[in-house]
Amino acid sequence: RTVFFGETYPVTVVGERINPTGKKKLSEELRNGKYTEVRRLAAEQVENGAEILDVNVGMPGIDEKKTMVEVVKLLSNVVECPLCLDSSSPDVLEAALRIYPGRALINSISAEKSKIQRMLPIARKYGAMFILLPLNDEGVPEQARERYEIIQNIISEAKKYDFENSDIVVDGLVMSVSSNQNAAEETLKVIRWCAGTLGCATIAGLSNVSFGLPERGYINSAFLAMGIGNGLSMAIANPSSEMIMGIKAASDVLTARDKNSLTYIGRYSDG
Ligand code: THG
Repeated sequence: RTVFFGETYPVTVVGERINPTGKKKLSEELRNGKYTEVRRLAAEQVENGAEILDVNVGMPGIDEKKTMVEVVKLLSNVVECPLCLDSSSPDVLEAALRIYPGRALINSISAEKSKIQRMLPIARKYGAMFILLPLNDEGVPEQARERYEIIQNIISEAKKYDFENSDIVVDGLVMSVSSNQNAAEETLKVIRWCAGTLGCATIAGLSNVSFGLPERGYINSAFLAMGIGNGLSMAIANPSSEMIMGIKAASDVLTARDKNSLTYIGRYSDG
């Protein structure tokens, strides 16, 4: 299935729940090579409006490569939506790409030497798109201006491998506002600049922004609305959250991405 995304389309939700972090049942199953919970999470997220599924099976004491390959094989037979292959290991990503039958979204390629040099040729070989993470071997710069430089560096490297801006989704890489209150604003600047000046699609994981605060759903949802107002194309989120999905639907209306508000009306009118 083709997914259209960008500033003129409703925001694409990348379902984040196939990720063992903090999930006892999923972790236990993955350790035992059982996939009932993976199937359930995939079906539930699609049902709730995810258009792409993030797949992350990384955790201590697991054969990540073998598990990733098995989960990707399974999911490509049971869901129609594209997969976002999420691993910090180039070996795991390569193994998953080798068996994935569709056009994958790689999560992710940064400017870290070990990542970019290994991953760009692999991404090109399999015709994948990739999420660009604006960090390098020195870490994640706080200021938007420093991130622009990293983004431009990765894009110019990627062009050597025939990638175009339309093959790249830039991650705004938001950090928690409880450790640096300017974190959200700097990420919004990055999103605005990518959407406006570069003409690149953008993505953000919503949950980092609220780390350390109570009632995180309000912060995550407000950040989503602000991101959408600044041109965000995709959000990595939990589509089972009514607050997230309702704010997304409303923000799509208010930015004229949801034409004639038809999706919003379909979602909420009684008629
Ligand atoms: N950018 C990119 N990729 C990413 C992130 C990002 N991948 C990982 C992460 N951030 C997004 N995925 C998650 C997955 C789970 C949770 C948060 C972000 C999470 N899990 C709950 C917990 O840990 O307690 C479990 C809740 C549940 O059952 O869903 O919060 O920023 N490119």
